[in-house]
Amino acid sequence: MKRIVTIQDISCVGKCSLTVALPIISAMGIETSVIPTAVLSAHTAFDSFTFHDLTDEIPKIQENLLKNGISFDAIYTGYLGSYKQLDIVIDFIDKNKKDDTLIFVDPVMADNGELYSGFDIDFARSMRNLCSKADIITPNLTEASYLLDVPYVGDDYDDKYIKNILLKLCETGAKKAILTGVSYTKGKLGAVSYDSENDRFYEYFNKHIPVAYHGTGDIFASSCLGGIMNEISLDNALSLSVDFVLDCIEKTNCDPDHRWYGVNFEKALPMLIERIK
Ligand code: PXL
Repeated sequence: MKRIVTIQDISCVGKCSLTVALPIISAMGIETSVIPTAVLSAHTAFDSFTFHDLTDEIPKIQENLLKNGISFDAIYTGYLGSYKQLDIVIDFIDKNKKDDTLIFVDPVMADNGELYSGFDIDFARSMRNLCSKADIITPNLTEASYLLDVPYVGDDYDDKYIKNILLKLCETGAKKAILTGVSYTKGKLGAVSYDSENDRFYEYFNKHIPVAYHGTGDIFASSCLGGIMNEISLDNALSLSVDFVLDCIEKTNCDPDHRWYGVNFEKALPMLIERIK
């Protein structure tokens, strides 16, 4: 059985980061180890939340895992709470990466043109260093704009613009980049990727339901990595993740009691498992 480690926060309530990565990747048949970067009572879109930083624990956990001879098929990073954590996570990658360890970085920090609460422009610039270590990165367009230090253009782009952003993302050192939340046509939403090793673009779109829920980026990244660990091609993992996020949103919309803070991904897990059979 493959084993991955995911390094991101645990928000007690909120259906994001570890509380989606762990169930999704485990359900896909992959052993999922976790390194929590912080414990929050709720994610940062709530009016108030507690934040307990676990930065100092990470090097100790890393040292112990190495001592116990534990290695990983993939290292997947998500929400990181401080600059110091970026350096510590880079060090974790340097010390734990084997020749065939996949480095998957979701540069979680922004959406809809704005940085999440607690992040600033310097954090975004430092996130570039972590992305440069990655085999695959999965930013949305806001995160890509911050990574590249270019203005966020909102919905005002075409396929040429998106391809250029992907090329530039890979110029920073990441081998492959997947841009999420891309729409060229009204009613369609999906993702576009660039593989710098094969100089190849890929795109996949499905229905666009005009609602925004928290945590869908984390759900996209988790299911995409789960697909790749199941030896699905990157193209198929991308398409699977677009379809899975759509199914999560549809399941949420038809639940009259749905939560405002996250999607009903739990109800979409059977579809995900069926697709990787
Ligand atoms: O879904 C991304 C995310 C992860 N973790 C925390 C967040 C957010 C987005 O707001 O606040 C703590």
